Amino acid sequence: MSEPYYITTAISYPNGRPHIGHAYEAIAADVIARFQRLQGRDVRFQTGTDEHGLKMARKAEEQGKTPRELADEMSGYFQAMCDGLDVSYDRFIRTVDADHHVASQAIWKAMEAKGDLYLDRYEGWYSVRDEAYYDESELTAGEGEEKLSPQGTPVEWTVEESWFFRLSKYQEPLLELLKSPGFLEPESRRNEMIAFVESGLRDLSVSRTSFDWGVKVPDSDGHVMYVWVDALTNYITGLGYPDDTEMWRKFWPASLHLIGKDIVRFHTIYWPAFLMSAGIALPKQVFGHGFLLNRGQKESKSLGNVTDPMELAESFGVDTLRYFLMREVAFGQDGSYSPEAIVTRTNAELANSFGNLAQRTLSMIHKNMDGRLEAFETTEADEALLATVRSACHEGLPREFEKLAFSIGIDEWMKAVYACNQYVDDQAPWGLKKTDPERMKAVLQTLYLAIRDLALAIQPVTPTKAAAVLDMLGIPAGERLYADLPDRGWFDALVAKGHVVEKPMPAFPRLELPEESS
Ligand code: ME8
Repeated sequence: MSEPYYITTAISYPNGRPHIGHAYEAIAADVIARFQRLQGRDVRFQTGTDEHGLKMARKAEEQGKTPRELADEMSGYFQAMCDGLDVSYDRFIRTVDADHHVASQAIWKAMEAKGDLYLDRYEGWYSVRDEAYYDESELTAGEGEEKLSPQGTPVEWTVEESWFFRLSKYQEPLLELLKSPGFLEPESRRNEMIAFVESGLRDLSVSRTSFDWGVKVPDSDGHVMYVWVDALTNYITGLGYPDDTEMWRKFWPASLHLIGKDIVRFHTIYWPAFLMSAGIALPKQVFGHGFLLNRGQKESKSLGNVTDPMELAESFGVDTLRYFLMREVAFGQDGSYSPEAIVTRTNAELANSFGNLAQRTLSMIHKNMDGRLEAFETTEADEALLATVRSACHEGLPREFEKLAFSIGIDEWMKAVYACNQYVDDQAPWGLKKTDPERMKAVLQTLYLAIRDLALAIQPVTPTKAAAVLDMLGIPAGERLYADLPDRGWFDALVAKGHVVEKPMPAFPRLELPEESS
């Protein structure tokens, strides 16, 4: 039985169209999901949209729409973005889905049954942009009278009757959880959360009466749940909670909640506390990735630098964009992108190095060997190259990807690609055609073996292009798991069946900068 693996992204606010940060998170989660599938795990992957709350209600009002109309329209863009970027989710959840209301009310009732909910009056600061309550001590001064949240968003004074969750009761278990190795990664985010808990937790306001766009609080007229209560619950709705389904038993607790660094507090303090209260097991890991910046700057409407991720994918190609994002940014830290950086990085590594290696090798086999593979003897140099490639693909890259260190894992892979190109230069197969045709065949077929390993290993990052190379090589679809890497029987099988290498199509053509960005 393969080990189940459940991964989720944050669910995005569909109060506008998706931006590059949304694309970044979806792609990273997809790389992890695909990587785990290639490791032979049984993966469930959930993403979606977070559609309730004041932020959505206000945006809809501004546009003269109902919140539901706005949510329906915008959620579609998020799902289309995931589809367009080859994000292989199993469920795209919307918090307006009927089963999500059932699950949210069920967790509410479980917390209430535990005695953790009580009615009181809330008086304090609220940021609609963050959908978060803040303590006076966390605020900074903005312009004039304005006060700002730690995220730099305006806060407003709020007074209303509200249900409260006894967060303070969970101070000790939360501290223990935050200190337990591996729960919150990267480690740099841990201290801030520990300090926040140590400073003393106040009970949390968990319902609103001033608007009705949300999940209704059971048996409490006029109250809708605080949007984060229902939003976080999406992770268990998607497995069938509160029913004791097979999916629930298989995939909960989640292996990984992948989120951005700005919402770590919700995922490592509020969510575990709700789960403890409801008697539900805690997720195994929360990873707070960094922010993606446009030439070092946050994207915003006022700076006019907001990029549609689908336009980037159209200009540069889906797999190229995916590769760039996972390669360029040290996962966990903030990173920057620009069209120049995408072109420079991917031309150097994908077009000129890996793509060219595959193209040259397959062309030479097609031209000089009539595309026919045959059994061959390897030399020490050939075996040394194959060992380098094998170790990068079978050990280096998977070891780093398991730690979510994607750029380091890809670096290991890239070094093996460079080793192949060095081998081509050293062996100069083109010159061997006349002098030693047998050796030429051995060199080209050694490269054939190497390219198969390289294409197989990089599948999570560039799924379509890697599949195209594996197809050209003739690798059967059912033999592309990481566990297949050490095997070489596939080559003998291709020889036996008389596989013919066709004239190859370039997998990664060189990119040019689009006019407007050069
Ligand atoms: O926070 N770079 O939704 P959201 C990288 N609905 N990641 C970024 C980013 C950037 N520039 N900007 C945002 C919400 N993100 C809530 C989540 S989960 C139960 C509810 C990330 O649309 C952000 O950190 O504001 C979050 O993980 C995700 O995009 C959705 O952000």
